Amino acid sequence: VTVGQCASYPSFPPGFKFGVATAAYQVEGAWNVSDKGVSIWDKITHDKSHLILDGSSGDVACDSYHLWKRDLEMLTELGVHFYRISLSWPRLLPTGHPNHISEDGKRYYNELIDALLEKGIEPAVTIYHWDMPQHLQDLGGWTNPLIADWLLAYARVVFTLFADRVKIWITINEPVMICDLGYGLGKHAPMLMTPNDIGSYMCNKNLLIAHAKVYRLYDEKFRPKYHGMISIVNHLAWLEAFTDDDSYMTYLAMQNTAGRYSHPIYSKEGGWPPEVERIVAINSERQGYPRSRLPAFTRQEIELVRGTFDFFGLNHYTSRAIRTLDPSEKRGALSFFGDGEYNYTITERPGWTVAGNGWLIPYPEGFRYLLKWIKQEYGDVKILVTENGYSTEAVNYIHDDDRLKYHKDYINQMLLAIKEDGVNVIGYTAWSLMDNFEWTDGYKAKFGLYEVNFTDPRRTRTPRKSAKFYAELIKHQRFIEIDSGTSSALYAL
Ligand code: PNW
Repeated sequence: VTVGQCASYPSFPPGFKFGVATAAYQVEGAWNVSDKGVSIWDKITHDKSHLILDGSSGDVACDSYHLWKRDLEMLTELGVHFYRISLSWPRLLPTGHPNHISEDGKRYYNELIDALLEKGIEPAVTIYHWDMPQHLQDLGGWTNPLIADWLLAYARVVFTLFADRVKIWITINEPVMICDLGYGLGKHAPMLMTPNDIGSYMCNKNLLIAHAKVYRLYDEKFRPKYHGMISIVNHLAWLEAFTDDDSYMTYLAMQNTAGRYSHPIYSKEGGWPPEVERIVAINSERQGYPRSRLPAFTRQEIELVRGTFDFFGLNHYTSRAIRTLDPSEKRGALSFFGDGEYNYTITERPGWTVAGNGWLIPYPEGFRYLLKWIKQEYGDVKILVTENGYSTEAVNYIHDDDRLKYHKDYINQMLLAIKEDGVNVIGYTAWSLMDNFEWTDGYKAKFGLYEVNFTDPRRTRTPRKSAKFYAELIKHQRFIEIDSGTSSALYAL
């Protein structure tokens, strides 16, 4: 039995939901139709295309703005219960502000949402998945505390337009990528590099306040009428100690990468993870700053943010090992999170292999450990896995046994976490429905269950073997042996 222990626990809990995800900038294209405004990703890809691996942009992407009916067919073929999309802020509000709501933007999302519901597919909608209106970026974006009110005003429009039909809401996708990569390390739009994580931390705090205000708006004004659920989505890598001696640094690394965005929301006491707060304060003082680079929360702000969740939205792809640094040593190449002042390095273990895009190391057991960690750290919260997936690079790559194995092994570990560890996972989302614009990797990293031909003006989509596997899994709501060779007919193309 190649799927290991899941053979004894083949079926998913009743009501468990499966979905797939995309994001507006990565699939829609139509970057300048009608009155759509310019986003920070439009701007970066146009002005600084050398920062994108293949010099590409999301100008056309999968052209889902025009081809969403084809996407709908694919979703029906897969039999998913929900489809996670994001809304483009500048498509709906071209200036970033609600002084002008785009009729075209409204029409596009209304048609898509209605069509999904007609097919019995639930829309799960992310309000902010990285495409900040450039107008607001010019005023500081996530480093301007007013961003909380700008996001709130946008969210009010969104809820007013769509909350009658959308019942699963996500405020913001992956703050750690927005803040640490966007405002500290300069690897995502707006590509700011700030010394000593100053920008990352400003963004971190403002973003949590913004999320909390949007959560509370929904909770107070829309939930009573529409009864949906809403949370934030965090990206968590599983980090484990390289040797037993590294367990404190591993704890710290987990608090720095995961805790800085989760502790203020999910912990009983709220606020920054204490150990992170303590160390950044000490370092800041040593470096001659008048106050901690990690901006303090007031008592009121702590209370505003604490408890603003209906579930834990989890994006998970990969794991790393944490090793304590010798004072003379440099950080490893794989430390992609802002960790400027900590005495650890992020590394890989012997035997781990890195997938196509350079950062994704598959380690299925890490998924189970992480799910358990979330439960230990934040209590018995409902967890919705909002992304999980694997990237390849080849074109015309239909028999994607490696991606199929990745999803199979990760879902297997998730099932073990549910059945053996009692973790309350309520759904799983594969990233992604189809190949798309993978940020700074352009079209080189392909995460799709469906392949997209980006040289074809019609952007033809073709199901991969992994799509057939996922469809079978959803159909039977139980794990099926697939490696036995003879019984693989179901998955043959
Ligand atoms: C997520 N990492 O980003 C995003 O939510 C998606 O938009 C994206 O396409 C997908 O995962 C695949 O990358 C990530 O460095 C970016 O570990 C970077 C990392 C993980 C996720």
